[in-house]
Amino acid sequence: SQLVDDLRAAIKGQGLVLHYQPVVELATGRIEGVEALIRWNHPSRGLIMPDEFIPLAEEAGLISELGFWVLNTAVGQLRDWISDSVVDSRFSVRINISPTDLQSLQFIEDVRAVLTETGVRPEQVVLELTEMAIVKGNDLDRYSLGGLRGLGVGIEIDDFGTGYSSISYLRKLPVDRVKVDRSLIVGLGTDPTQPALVAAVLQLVRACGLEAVWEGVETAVQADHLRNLGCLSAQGYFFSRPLPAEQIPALVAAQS
Ligand code: G
Ligand code: G
Ligand code: MN
Ligand code: NA
Repeated sequence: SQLVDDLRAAIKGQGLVLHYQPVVELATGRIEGVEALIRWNHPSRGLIMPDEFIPLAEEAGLISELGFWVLNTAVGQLRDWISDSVVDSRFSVRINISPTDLQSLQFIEDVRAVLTETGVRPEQVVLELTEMAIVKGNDLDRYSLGGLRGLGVGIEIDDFGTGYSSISYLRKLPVDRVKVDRSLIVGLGTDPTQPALVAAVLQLVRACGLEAVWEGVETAVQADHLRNLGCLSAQGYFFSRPLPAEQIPALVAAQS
């Protein structure tokens, strides 16, 4: 289709852009990192969101190329922010990884290469994988996960709580953190049973030796609840929408 041709051209040339959404340390308000979120600036249709074109990229066999572009753009951006002293060595960039990337041994080599080329510390790069991708995955996926972690990059399970990862599974996976899906916090401040549920999820995650990041925080009430429950990190429109890279330095400077 025309759209697939346009997407192929965009990946090779111009038109794709990453926006960055802050992840905030709840206790201090410090921006501890950002999540890279792709958008497509289509020449005639305007800005297209990933839900519309990621599935298209998968179908058209373009997802690896797209993933390669995202990886190199996001880590390159981090390198620029580091060398411009915009961010310090604790700041991380989170990158969404498709299930296809997880199944590709080439992807591990691409991650290794971009770390070498940029000199970015691996700890400052966090790969987000959906729990669906991991749980449905085969032994090769788990091998790849181990290979990626062996490079020293962080691994985070995205959309946690929407899939079907078993608790025993969670303990065995070579991951560092889970990003709890926003559906788990929507009721904070309105549904009186919600704080107990959030506390239980937090306890479960920590019992597995992991830490949680809470996404979809849209109100001060939700942020206060999470902070009071002892949650460490959160992300959402309440703190900031995803922003073009140029807007991140001022935001980081204002928070520190
Ligand atoms: O930015 P937005 O909330 O519209 O993102 C919608 C979905 O697209 C999310 O599930 C997100 O994980 C996914 N997504 C955003 N950016 C990327 C990307 O760079 N690569 C992949 N594979 N998925 C992405
Ligand atoms: O699946 P993933 O967690 O990668 O998707 C992140 C998506 O969530 C992005 O498309 C981003 O635009 C969106 N998002 C970020 N913060 C909020 C929020 O506070 N509320 C809602 N509804 N969506 C959010
Ligand atoms: Mn994500
Ligand atoms: Na998520």
